[in-house]
Amino acid sequence: MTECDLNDVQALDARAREILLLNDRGGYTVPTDGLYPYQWNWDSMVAAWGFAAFDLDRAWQEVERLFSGQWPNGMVPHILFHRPDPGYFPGPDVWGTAGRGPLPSSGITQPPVAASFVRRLWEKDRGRPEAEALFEPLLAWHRWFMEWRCEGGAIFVTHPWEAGRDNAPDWDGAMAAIEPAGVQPYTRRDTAHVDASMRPTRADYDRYIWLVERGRRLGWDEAAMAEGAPFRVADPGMTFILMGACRDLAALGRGLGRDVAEIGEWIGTLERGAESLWNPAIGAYDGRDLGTGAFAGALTNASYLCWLGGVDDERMLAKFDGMLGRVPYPVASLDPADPRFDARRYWRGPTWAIMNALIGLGLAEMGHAAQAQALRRRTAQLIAEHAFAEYFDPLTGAPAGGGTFTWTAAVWLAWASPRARGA
Ligand code: 2M8
Repeated sequence: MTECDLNDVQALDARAREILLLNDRGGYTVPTDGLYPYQWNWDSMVAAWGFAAFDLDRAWQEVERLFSGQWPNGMVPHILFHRPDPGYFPGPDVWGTAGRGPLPSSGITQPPVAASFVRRLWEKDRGRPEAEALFEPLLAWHRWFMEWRCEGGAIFVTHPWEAGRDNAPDWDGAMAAIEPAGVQPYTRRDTAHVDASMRPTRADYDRYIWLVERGRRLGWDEAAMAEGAPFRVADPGMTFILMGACRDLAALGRGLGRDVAEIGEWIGTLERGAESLWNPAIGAYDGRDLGTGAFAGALTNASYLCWLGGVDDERMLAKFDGMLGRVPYPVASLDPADPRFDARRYWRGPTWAIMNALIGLGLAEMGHAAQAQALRRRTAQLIAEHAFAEYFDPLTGAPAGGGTFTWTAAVWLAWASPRARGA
């Protein structure tokens, strides 16, 4: 697609808006009908960014709905179960979080992109009371991360679902060490919606559910769960996303006349933590099992989030340029040269528009305009050719997973579309 195909662009813009409205459940958005029938944390914040392209009131409302589920300890859950829906497993009964937060929810969190998108909303719409009201809840959530998910300055996850990159190779070592004995019999729902070859395996799911059952048994009490925790993997994705979100929250705080000294300290800590995730064996930022100290040895799309975190790394830029020349539909969630690469299986190969947008925003912020623009154009081409799928085969562009997907539509409207102004 060239920038001249204005009719195509207008049609795609209209379709993307239609998808956001289709997935709107009245103040919050589901990722896609059927497969994911609830409000997911980071999907929803990307949705807010997309809504901001045509309806700022609706955008703010999306953020407010997410924070209406914040727990008293500051944690913002990865799923809010506003209304029961039997189409998704595991639902609220399996999580068993009653009494922990104001709404039925999961017991873990997800990548904290909220502050970055709230900053963008506020920059379009200064003076809104919502930004004032959201500052403290955002601060509390970041503080929770620094207290419960930070070791040596790097952010770790206690469940693969927390990272958002569910079956990425980063977790393989720690997952293999779990013996999922005693998991209650369950029926997966995801494979009723999407071909099993595009989803995590049965072995993955047994361990996902085993970890959920452990959290439920311990009442989702962070101190209790930290003791003898069976799964703790430091994640470059979470570390860079929180670092970028802290910078955005500090900018917002300064704009609102708030004290941001605490946030400045967190950024320093996270910068030191990011250095500990540099794996010289692959020349990239990498996931690290905190139980064994072992790196995953995986160059993933999360490795390229360094710029989003504000880390201007020339070594990663050289890698990125080489990758753009080799992968037809970048950015693959796992380097295609890795023997674990699987072009269709979820976070073990496919390209995700949301990750491209985060990488592109970081590149632009660090002054790498040519790379940012190249990634933006190629993401636009991918979506124009293959529509608003959940993810895409990085070698052929073929759509995979769920269709009419919220974050792909939102990324189009806010960033990839040649008419986007939100970047
Ligand atoms: C996927 O994760 C959920 C669990 O949270 C699932 O597979 O059931 C991931 O791609 C995650 O990043 C995303 O937020 C979620 C909804 O799109 O789906």
